[in-house]
Amino acid sequence: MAFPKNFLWGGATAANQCEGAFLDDGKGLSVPDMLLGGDVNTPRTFCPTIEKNRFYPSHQAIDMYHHYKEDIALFAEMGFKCFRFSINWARIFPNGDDADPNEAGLKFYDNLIDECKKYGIEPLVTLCHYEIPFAIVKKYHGFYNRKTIDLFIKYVTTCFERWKDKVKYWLTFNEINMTLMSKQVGNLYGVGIIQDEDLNRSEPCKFDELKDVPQERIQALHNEFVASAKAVIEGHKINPEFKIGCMLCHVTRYPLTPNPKDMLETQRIDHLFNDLCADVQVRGAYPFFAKKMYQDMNIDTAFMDDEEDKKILRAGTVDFYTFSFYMTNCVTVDENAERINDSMIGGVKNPYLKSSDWGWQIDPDGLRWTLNKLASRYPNTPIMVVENGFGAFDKVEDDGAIHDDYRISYFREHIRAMRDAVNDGVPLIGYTTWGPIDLVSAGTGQYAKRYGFIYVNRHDDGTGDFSRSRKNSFFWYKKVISSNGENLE
Ligand code: BGP
Repeated sequence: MAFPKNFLWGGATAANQCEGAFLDDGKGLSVPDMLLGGDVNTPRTFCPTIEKNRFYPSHQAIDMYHHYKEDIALFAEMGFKCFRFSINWARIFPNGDDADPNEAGLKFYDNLIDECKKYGIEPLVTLCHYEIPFAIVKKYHGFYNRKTIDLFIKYVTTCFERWKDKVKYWLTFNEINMTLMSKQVGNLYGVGIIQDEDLNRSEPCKFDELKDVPQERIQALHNEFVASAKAVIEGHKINPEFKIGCMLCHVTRYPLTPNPKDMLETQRIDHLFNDLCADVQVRGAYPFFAKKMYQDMNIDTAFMDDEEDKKILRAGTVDFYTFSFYMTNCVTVDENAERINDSMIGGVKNPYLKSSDWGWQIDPDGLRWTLNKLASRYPNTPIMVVENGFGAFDKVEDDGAIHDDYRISYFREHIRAMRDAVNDGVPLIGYTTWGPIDLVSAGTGQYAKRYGFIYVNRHDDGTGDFSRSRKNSFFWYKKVISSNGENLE
């Protein structure tokens, strides 16, 4: 057995990390526009105002807004069957609560979608990849306010209506579980709740200095579940053929030792970070462990008992499960164990695995394990890996070539692992690599953390002419796709 015949091979991006053009054609500010860059040892900083002398990587990103034709032509050259991208909510509703959508913003995505269709590339659209309009954060306190659910539904139904005959696959919220996994980042990126004291700062502050109010964060996450379920319900009314999915950041964890205490702690973390959000979205209700887990975190769980919300969650279950997979890590109750240097995901080092320069542990077998776990947890649910990739420093040779063999070997092993999982019987329908073209890193705001098959001449000091070129991995992935995953050499 091999990959299914219509397997969706492709790549994935996010508007805020590639489009740039941050105020063009009536776009409003969105949360990522308020972030400055960092690096592996320096978390990004949040700046509540736009200051002329500071560098905000998303403002120009890789300027895909003006290069989309060239970029999609390159994706088509690699043979993409599918392109995952997000719509920037603030392009469509610049202030979040505008009476009418911004026609120029809609037009940009008309063009982008038509360009994909021209090459027979299936669009996979993420409705919210952290791009909450900043005006909603300031005026309504993000998803903590139920009003934001209505604003979201107005935005997504505008998209569903506009592209009901052109887009079949949709995802509601990117990595919805980041709100549980990474407190401050979840606040900012995920649910868009920032306290007044942070909004009024005169100097940028680090992610980890942002104030976290767990009750608000968890309530806001609940409101996102309701918003996601309502989107599924409304989407199916507009076109019953739509396939609307959830999207999780699945970080598989192994107990560091056979100590039963490590085993129990691993299960607890797995339940909290990997299972809770997906259970709500795939099965339509909070799992049995959620209430106690939240109460242990001193959360008032009254929102979980709202009968109307329960009905919505039950009716709005997703059509497929998608996730990002970059790494696995270990869990132990031993406080002296060596931790991974990553402020967002953390975890303990696995002595059997190698890491990227950003400390992300490389584990293709973990992908096979994860796919098998998901297939048994969510039977009859198609699965798609919508992010997987290798962030690395690339070197451009004198002749312009980029020999990114490390990236090829990362992908080769992960695709092999997926093929094994398909042979195991996992209903895997597609694979979109993260960053088929270099883009701005979400975690660090760097350009130097490159993921692409396509190199973009743009650098962290703001230099570069945005020109594109093919890396070795470009030609390799093209072979993989044309052989439907048979030829990995
Ligand atoms: C995921 C996000 C993406 C992407 C990716 C790689 O969490 O959905 O937006 O950026 O991670 O992470 P980074 O950009 O930090 O290397």
